[in-house]
Amino acid sequence: MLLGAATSAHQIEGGTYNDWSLWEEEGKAPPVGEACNSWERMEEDIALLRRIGANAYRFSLEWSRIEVEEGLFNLKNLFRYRRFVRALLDAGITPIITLHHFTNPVWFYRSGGWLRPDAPDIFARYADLVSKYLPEVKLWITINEPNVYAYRGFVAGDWPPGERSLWKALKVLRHMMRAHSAAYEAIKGNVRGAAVGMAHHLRVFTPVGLLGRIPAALREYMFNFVPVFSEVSGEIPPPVAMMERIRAGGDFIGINYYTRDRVKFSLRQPFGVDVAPEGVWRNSLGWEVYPEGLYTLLKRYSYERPVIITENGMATERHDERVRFVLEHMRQLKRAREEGIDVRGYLYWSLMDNYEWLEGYSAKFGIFTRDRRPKGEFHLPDMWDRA
Ligand code: IFM
Repeated sequence: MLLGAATSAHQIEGGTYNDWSLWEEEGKAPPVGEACNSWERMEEDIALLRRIGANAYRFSLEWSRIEVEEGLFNLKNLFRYRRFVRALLDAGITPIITLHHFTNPVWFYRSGGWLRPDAPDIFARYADLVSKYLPEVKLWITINEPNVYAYRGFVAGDWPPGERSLWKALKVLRHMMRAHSAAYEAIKGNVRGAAVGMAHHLRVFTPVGLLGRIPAALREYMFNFVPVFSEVSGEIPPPVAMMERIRAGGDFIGINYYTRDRVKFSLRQPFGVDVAPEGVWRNSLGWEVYPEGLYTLLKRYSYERPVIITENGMATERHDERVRFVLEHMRQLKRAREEGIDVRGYLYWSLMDNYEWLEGYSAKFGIFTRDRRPKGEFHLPDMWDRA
């Protein structure tokens, strides 16, 4: 079983410049600064992984470092990632690469981004180039959390490009599913024995009251079902598309699991409103911790395929709480495995405290904490060793 941790480029590397940087410049997100300085110190991250006995590491490539202008690729930066991949393999750690983890090159963003009709082809060209140079990587995640990306950027509007249009969100989701399909083909053509999937952010939606079943079912369908079903069946269902055929590509299902929403009916909001009862276990961002939900989702969305828990983690200052979080989720994972679900991996989010999109450095998801002085060191809390 793959056991390890996950990160993403903008959240840890430092020195990235992409559409999220523009958002930061506009004051709509906290500045990322040097993050964990991983671009300079990637090899030190391997030492952290070794310290926790990890045999797998999921990280993302920063598209804007590789395709610096449309169609213009910076191989030096790609080779920097290649050296890192080789160092991971030498350390006995399986690399799992994510090609798109929310951020986009500025040229792509300014020319229309994921609304561009040719966005899937553009993304596939990037996937094709990268996978040609990284044939030793056997596990690939094309796109991280397409549902979250489409929702935050095009419905809630608190992520770039700050749109509030359901119609545009559906278009973006459609393009992302097509992009996954095209990238899937490219990677499979370049890398012998590659397994390619997406990382889906899945949630449990628990209805509050009888009428709450309506918005809970709507959220379940739009947020969870549509992206996973599109990937495994190769058909994009309405309202994203009219069962448009794409290449069915999901050698494994990647699940990012954090929380559940309790959903109440509202005449004003078709997707209902969230209810937050007192006295439930929550992380420091207020998200309910609900380990049983992992079991529920594994049963519902594995589609008889191998599953990798591509993210699961807790923002907390208390490491004893983090350990309890992991153990309780592991218990649910074991339960699902005993009932025949083919779970192949568990990757904790995140290896170290890092930049959280709207919360900056206040959300502490890390196994390791960072001394935040410039070029600071990472610390493993004593109690982790004891756990
Ligand atoms: O930090 C994020 C990550 O980028 C995507 N999944 C959820 C994490 C916690 O919010």
